[in-house]
Amino acid sequence: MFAAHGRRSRGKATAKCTPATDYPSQESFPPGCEAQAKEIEHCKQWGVSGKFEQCSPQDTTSIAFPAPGQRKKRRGLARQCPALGHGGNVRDNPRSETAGLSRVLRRGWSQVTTLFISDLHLAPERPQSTGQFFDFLENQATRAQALYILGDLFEYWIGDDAAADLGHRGVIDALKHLHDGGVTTYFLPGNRDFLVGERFSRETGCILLPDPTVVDLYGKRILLMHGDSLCTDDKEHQHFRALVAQPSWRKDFLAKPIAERMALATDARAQSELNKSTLPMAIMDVNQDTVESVMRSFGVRTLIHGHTHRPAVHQFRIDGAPVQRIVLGDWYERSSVLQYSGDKLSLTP
Ligand SMILES: [Mn+2]
Repeated sequence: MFAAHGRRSRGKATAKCTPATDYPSQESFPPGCEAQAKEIEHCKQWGVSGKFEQCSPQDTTSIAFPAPGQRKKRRGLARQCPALGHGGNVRDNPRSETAGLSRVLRRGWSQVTTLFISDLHLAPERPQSTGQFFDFLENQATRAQALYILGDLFEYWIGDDAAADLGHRGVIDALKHLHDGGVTTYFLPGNRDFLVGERFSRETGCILLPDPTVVDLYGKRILLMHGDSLCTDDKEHQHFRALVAQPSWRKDFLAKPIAERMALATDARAQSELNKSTLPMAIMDVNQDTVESVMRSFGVRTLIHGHTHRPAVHQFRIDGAPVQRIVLGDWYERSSVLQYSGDKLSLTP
């Protein structure tokens, strides 16, 4: 299955948070904005400031923080926020929440990177990809400041209550282990796993992000998407995407017994494979006009997405300004990871 749920931007209210007293309360965030609420809790706890643009459930998310090194230091590094990966009380207890960050700090800020992955399509019938993912979580990811998963982590997802039935308990535990080690992990759903929900978030520690989301990383505004919403030439997919975005569709689907959901997902996957084999390749890729229009509307010069399984860094211009669209690769043959550290960007393979 599935086409990802679409979210359309509406008006935004901006709330500027300072360390003193004016954090928005958890209650002021409407359902669907749990990510912002969690960020604010982290900042309250660690006494750092941030800028939050509140959103409605249909809005995009925007999370802004100064880059490491740009923040005005208070008592060196010891007062910054570990959970957001921008500094923190450095403790040497390997079991502490800040252990991951502590390791990063000891290596110096030059080693600080944010990782992006997508399209792992994990499924019990593809154990090699799952093995690569576990290896990635135990090694490369533990040295990162934060990890962003931009959708299609799973081949399909039919509700958080069915994780064990789909054989994904190990993946949940491994993500939780990374979180407990101090690496902040974000999950933006794809068209295969758009039904990932709050229980998954609780069990893994992943912060759920809507598609699209704008993040401020190392002083740059970056637009994150899964990517399927950019494939506007595939009308059938866009129709399905709009359908499953409806809360009533989700509610009805999740109310069905797991076996029935499983059967529906199997049918949808078979249909998707059929479409892939019959539709022209160009239709399955992004539409350049849509890309430019989306980047223009968010005022960003960098877009990172997956979905098309065509890893590349596309450089072009919008209204005369140089911009880049970074496409993550899939994990069918080998792991594909984007490392980003502000001025340095590397996409492997
Ligand atoms: Mn996809």
